[in-house]
Amino acid sequence: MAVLSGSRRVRMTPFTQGVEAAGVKGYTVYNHMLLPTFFEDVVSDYHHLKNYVQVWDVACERQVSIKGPDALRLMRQMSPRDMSKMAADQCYYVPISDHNGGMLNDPIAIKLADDHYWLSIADGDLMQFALGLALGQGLDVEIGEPDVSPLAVQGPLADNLMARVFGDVVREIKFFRYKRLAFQGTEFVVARSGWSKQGGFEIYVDGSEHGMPLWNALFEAGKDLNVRAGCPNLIERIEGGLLSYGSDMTRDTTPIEAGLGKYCNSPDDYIGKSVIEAQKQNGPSKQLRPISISGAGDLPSPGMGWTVMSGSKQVGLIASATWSPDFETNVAIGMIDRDYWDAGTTLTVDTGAGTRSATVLDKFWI
Ligand code: THG
Repeated sequence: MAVLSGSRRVRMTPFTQGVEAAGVKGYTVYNHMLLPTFFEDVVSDYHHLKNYVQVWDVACERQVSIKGPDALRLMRQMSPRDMSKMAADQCYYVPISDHNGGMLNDPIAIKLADDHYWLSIADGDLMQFALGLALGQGLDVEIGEPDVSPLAVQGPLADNLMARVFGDVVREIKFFRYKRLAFQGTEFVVARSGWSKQGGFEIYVDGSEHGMPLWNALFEAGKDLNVRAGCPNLIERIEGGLLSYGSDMTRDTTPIEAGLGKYCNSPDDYIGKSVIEAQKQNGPSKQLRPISISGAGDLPSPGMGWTVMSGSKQVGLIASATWSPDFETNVAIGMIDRDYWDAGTTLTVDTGAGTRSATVLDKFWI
């Protein structure tokens, strides 16, 4: 592919200088910002992620800040998850839908104070939805995108590396909880979270000027841990069933269809509730499933999607698929019609490299 031209619309991040120096080989654009896609190659990056520790520039996971007396009220309107039990140091994964249940985003909500939340968003302009709701109802909230950029530290050695920079206190942070930890005279929210199943942290770097000093401190401290620059890894995230908004689910998908029903438990009258509750009761007509596809590592990527067939009938669509070196199969995430989604069902997939057999599984690989 040709080069990607930068501009104010395709934003660099506070870590881009480090990412470039580390030899990044591919980018995508996410929330109008650069997101690295691979460094060495996706397979080498994958093996390294599973054995050591990586530092990821995920600044593109932008924060929508909602602050003010009506912040919780607005959060309760947008979140299908019960916000009343959220602790002061907690993060929640919250699928956000429109009035028809169609997903607009699947951010992580971070509670900073009773009257202040961040939504750490997937690719989509969720700030405009929040702002529209606030303006339309005259809510007393400030909404904006602060200069906050997540840096993820992921992999089995993440605790060791983070302890060297932030102290042993990082080991006490529980999954989807955070602590405010000091770094060179400032303080960052440090959560145990991240878009991999290898364990690790996300540092919400508050102030771009702290980006490269933190990046450099992590690499300096992690030399003997074989720390490398990395990024969300296509293979590992499919093995782990981590969903990608815009690919695996879109505004045509409800959280129930995305398999996110366990996050839809709010007693409040949130937007999309009637559709989501009805689907929870009756079962959706289609749902995301892990799919194993036959063959070796010779398939192209699904691009706009591969159709899933039962005989001559289309019964699903696969948006994410790749060869898994560890599981020695093609791993995929597919939206499958209810009559065909039982584990063990054998289907076929029209890939760009011919028709393959596919099997619906009951759980993801990791
Ligand atoms: N971290 C931060 N912001 C983000 C992401 C992130 N914004 C964009 C995108 N990722 C949002 N989507 C997800 C999807 C899955 C998870 C987090 C964000 C995730 N899920 C866990 C799982 O499925 O195993 C568990 C969630 C839970 O049980 O609460 O981590 O990664 N800052």
